[in-house]
Amino acid sequence: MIARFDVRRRDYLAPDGSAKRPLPAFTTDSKLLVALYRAMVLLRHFDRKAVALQRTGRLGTYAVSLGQEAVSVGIASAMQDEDVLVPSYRDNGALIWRGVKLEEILLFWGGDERGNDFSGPVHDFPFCVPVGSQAPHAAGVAYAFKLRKEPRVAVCMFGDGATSKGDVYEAMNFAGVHKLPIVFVATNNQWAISVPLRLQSGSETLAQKAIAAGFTGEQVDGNDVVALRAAAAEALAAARDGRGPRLIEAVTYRLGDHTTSDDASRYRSAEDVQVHWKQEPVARLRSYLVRQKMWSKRDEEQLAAECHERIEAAVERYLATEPRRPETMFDHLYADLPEAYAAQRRELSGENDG
Ligand SMILES: Cc1ncc(C[n+]2csc(CCOP(=O)(O)OP(=O)(O)O)c2C)c(N)n1
Ligand SMILES: [Mg+2]
Repeated sequence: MIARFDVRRRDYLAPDGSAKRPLPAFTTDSKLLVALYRAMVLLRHFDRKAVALQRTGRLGTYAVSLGQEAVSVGIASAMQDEDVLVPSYRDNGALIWRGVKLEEILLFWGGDERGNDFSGPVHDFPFCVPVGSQAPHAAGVAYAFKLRKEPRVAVCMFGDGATSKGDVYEAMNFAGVHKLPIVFVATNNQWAISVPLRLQSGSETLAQKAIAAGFTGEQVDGNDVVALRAAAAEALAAARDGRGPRLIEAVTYRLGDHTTSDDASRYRSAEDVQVHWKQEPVARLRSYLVRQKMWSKRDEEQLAAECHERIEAAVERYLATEPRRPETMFDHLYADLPEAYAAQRRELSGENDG
């Protein structure tokens, strides 16, 4: 035997909201726990509205976070403002936590790239729709932090499907070689569109994919926001201290369709999904908060009303945004637009008429 490796699994809250073991110190901060809960509920309301907008022709394809709200919220809540989030297309919870406006998210999924130019935090990366291509970017960000000796961390989020991509392996390899300040988060929601996890990887865990790259991978109950925040805080602290990267595999379940362009009932049974509804993260944290007398029915009603108001106001701003003129698609590609494109631009803007 020349080497032996372990993969740890972390969980605190049981599905019924009881604590399986002593909780991390931050859970004595009831304001923080309530903030995590509020963020997860807001995301769930926001998703519902976004789907309604798509179904009525006012939004393009949209990817809901139903069932996996704890991942993006738990991870983002452990980050510092100056860290850089490098998200996929299903990490709205993290974006909103970090201050991206709801109307910016709607704008992007409404087909307007201005939505990707977040008013804040400006140093975070935009939505990444190509699967896994954000991972090398994130490694580059972390490399820059290391070269500049800045105590900042890149947080790169992707799905279980993305862990099969060369981009993700290459980014992890590079990060391991250079001991970069980066935290990789694989949201294992069991599905990559219609491809189930068992056809995605022969690995017993996705966490162990870090081992070949020379750093620690940890599996976390992805429906337990307490475990996610604790794992992220530890990984971020290690990365900030120069102890290199970590991979967090957040094991959860995609309760919804892949996107609004998908119908998951074509490839999985209602019974399978039903089983996972018993594990879901929002009810789990609510049960814990109610047990601890940190949350009441009245709080819940008030929160629903607040979410409704905030989302409706954002939708109004989104719908009132003037669409961009088609010729603006040429505006940010070249410093000097080649004549072939310049001609198309003129044609689109009607300059050639008459
Ligand atoms: C490079 C690339 N290949 C294929 C696609 C089409 N596609 C979009 S999402 C997806 C599945 C991704 O699954 P996973 O990484 O598990 O993320 P999830 O959607 O479950 O959040 C695929 C194949 C794409 N967007 N980019
Ligand atoms: Mg997936």
